[in-house]
Amino acid sequence: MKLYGFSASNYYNAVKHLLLAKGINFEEVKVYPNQTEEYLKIHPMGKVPALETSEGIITETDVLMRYIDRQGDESFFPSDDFKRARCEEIMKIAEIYIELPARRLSGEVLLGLPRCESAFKEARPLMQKGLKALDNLCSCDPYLMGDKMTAADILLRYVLVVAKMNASKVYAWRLLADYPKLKAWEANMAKDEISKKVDADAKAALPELMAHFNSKK
Ligand SMILES: N[C@@H](CCC(=O)N[C@@H](CS)C(=O)NCC(=O)O)C(=O)O
Repeated sequence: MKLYGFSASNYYNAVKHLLLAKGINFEEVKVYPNQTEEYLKIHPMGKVPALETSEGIITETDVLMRYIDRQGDESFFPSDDFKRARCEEIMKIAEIYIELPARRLSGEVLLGLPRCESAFKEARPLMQKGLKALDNLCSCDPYLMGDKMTAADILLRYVLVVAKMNASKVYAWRLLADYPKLKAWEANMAKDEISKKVDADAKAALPELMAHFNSKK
């Protein structure tokens, strides 16, 4: 398989983490989001990540995570129907109520664009509700759903990268300060060997990403 994207992208890294956890061989193909006709043939929205399989290319992080999980033996989604639904519920809350509002602040944080007042006003309350929901739903003992790491742990870990950075820069808000359980969970996830590798690759990719953003200003 080929994974298209760049190592400082949190969506890309959630997929990469799962590929590594599943022990699937894959090649990383570096590309930044763009709207060229050539790239739109790979990712119809011009975003990252995209995954090339033997049958064709698919996109959308949650779709990729489900597809990858069905390859190979060990699954990162619970086999019990109700628990699987809970895992998917956690993933959806993380994406819609934390990732997406946080991302509305990225123009200001990453590109130095003027503050978007509606995003500034609306993002924080939504993220607060999302965090509270996760705090209520997750045991964090030691993983979100108990003793086994699931796709929800992997996705939330990378969702928090953007959310923490943007909350800190825009609101001087330490995102997990009021959530000691999630904070301890996050610290535990950071110790995972795959997390360490993905984080090291992300760190190494940052200077080039910043240069890419600066070239767009
Ligand atoms: N819904 C997409 C979102 C992916 C996404 O927004 N990726 C970012 C990089 S982390 C991107 O490509 N941004 C460029 C853009 O939105 O045009 C997914 O789940 O994969």
